[in-house]
Amino acid sequence: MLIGFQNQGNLGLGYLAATLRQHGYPVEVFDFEAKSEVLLGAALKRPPVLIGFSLIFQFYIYRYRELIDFLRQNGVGCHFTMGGHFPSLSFRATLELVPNLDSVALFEGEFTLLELVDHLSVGKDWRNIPGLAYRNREQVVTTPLRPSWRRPGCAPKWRFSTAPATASASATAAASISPLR
Ligand code: B12
Repeated sequence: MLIGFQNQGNLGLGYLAATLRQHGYPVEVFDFEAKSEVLLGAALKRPPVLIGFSLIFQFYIYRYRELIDFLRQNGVGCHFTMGGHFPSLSFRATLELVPNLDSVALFEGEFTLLELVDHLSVGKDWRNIPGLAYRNREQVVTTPLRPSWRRPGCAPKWRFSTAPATASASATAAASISPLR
């Protein structure tokens, strides 16, 4: 399950969802602006292995914290991770401000998220996956960064589609990214 700002279509969420789908995982993408109860209902109805929160505007972090706390307090126990510019550059502050996060995905998140889901789905320890920051007792630890895949010749082929990739209650006609098969 992915949650992020959907107004005008969110390229980052599209890439993340497409990467998971390309590897066979069902993904639901929700609008951060949807009612918290709707997001909670979705998470309880079909419990995900992970909820990924996309924070692209840093001043939304307190609203994300509210939502994350609300989900935890209401019984959503899966792994919570967050990505985006601010969490990547200020992962310590992010983990401090949002104590219910399990991890932060640093920079380009496609393959970090995929590996996280791979590990969580089979109950494998995720703490050595590259591209992560997380709390270890009182300390924040980071794993080695991944090389960017956005290099000439490295990018997977994507198809840009206008069909919504989302089950969002309030998403507008969001564009989504789908992998070419
Ligand atoms: C498109 C865009 C918009 C669109 C957003 C549409 C949308 N739904 O996405 C619109 C026009 C709405 C917009 C508005 C604003 N924007 Co703007 N926007 C951008 C822009 C140019 C591109 C974003 C993008 O698509 N990036 C490409 C994708 C592929 O990258 P990404 O989103 O970062 O995602 C990747 C990683 O971050 C990571 N990741 C992200 N989320 C997650 C989640 C998980 C779980 C994981 C694992 C990984 C992960 O993996 C993704 C894939 O690799 C960025 C600049 C930039 N170059 O990114 C500014 C940027 C995000 N915007 C910014 C700002 C300031 C604004 C406005 C406040 C401007 C204003 N004064 O009105 C408004 C805010 C609107 C609001 N309602 O609050 C700033 C944010 C700075 C900050 N510190 O918060 C940026 C960084 C530009 C800048 N340098 O100033 N914006």
